[in-house]
Amino acid sequence: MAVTSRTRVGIVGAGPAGLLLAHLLALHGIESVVVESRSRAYCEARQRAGLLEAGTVELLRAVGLGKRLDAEGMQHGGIYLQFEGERHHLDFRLLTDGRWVTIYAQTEIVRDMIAARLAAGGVIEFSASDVAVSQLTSDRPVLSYLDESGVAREVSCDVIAGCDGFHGICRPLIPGLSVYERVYPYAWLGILADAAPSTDELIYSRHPDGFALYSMRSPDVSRLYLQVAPDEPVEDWPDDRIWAELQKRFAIDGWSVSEGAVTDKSVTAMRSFVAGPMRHGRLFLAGDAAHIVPPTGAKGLNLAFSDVIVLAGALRAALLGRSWELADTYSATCLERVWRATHFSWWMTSMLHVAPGQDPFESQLQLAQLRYVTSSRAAAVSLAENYSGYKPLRFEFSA
Ligand code: RFL
Ligand code: PHB
Repeated sequence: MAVTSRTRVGIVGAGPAGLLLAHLLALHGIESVVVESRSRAYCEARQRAGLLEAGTVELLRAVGLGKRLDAEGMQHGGIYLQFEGERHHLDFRLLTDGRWVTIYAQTEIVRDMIAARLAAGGVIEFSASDVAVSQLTSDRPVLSYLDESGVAREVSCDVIAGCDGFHGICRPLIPGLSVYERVYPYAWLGILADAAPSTDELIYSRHPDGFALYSMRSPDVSRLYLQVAPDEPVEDWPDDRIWAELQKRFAIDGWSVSEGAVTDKSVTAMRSFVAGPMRHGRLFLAGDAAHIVPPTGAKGLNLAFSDVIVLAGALRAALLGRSWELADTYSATCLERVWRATHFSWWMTSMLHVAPGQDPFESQLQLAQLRYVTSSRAAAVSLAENYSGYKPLRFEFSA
């Protein structure tokens, strides 16, 4: 027999989406239980995003999660685009109404959110197995799992939030789902290196041998990415080969990439994926569970947080105000933003990567577009406003 309990919102997944949702619901006085299949250490070490829109930073500050972010985050006022051996700066502060972005690693946000949740007495069940959700069209959906010690548990909820990422269990439970997908013929090899970045802002470089991105995590740690084949074994990339390729793809006169010990190395597939509706009965999807973008536009985490802001407001209205109107429009509200970000991420990806066996016509189009974006103010403004966060969401939380 399972041990039964009751909460208001059952949350599947302790990634950024699930953790932020639990935090925002708590600010509204709504209880939740988060169930996560991985260990706390694994969740806190998983290397992913680094770039936050200003709206995301403002939200984290407003809800009491900004302390370390403000101390350690690195504010950037633009990016560099490099092609044909030249580097061009796009100054977002001049191109928009003074907008900026921040480098602060997803690992750190996850760490901050787990610490805040546990300090507030919130429940996060790490290392759960056999996680399942059921009775989604009743008004008491059930979240069941085996806890870390193997004890079977069943939580009776008002609502379940599927924040369980792209490979989660919740999305397949939505009947009649429409799926839109593009798989790109390349992947990113990402490294973390103990090396002081030799650039002040991110460099997105299109090279005939493929794309490269120069990002960072702190004044002493660089985060770099190389376009590689989609099925590339990471073993084929010893550190020397990575540094040689990075030096080549970022080469300009009198400058080089600073090298150091590589502390993490992994390959990520590139995919655009949108599934809707993001709701079925009392199940709501948020973040990568419903949509994936290729990382070139740096939108995935920011989008996941936007979903969660909308969902927290909708659940507050439904569970405290007994009005399901916002819940009914949740999916459509989110998908509008998701499609804008999907277009932007596809566009950045298509402009900067060189597909295997790419048609020379395509290459000329990419270069024409890069020259346009770096010479026309109108084109640069469009990139800047999408990159820094188009139509930041308004929110009404305070810690
Ligand atoms: P996550 O982070 O995948 O979290 C889902 C959680 O659910 C758990 N889970 C389950 N738990 C219980 N039961 C099950 N059956 C479960 N199945 C799965 C998983 O263990 C996990 O803990 O999804 P979430 O919360 O929606 O967050 C999305 C973001 O992680 C993602 O969009 C970003 O990392 C994307 N991304 C970037 N986004 C940005 O906004 N800016 C960036 O600079 C940026 N860079 C990146 C990125 C993603 C990358 N990779 C590796 C995909 C750079 C890279 C290389
Ligand atoms: C990162 O720092 O990991 C990062 C930054 C910008 C991107 C993707 C990843 O577009």
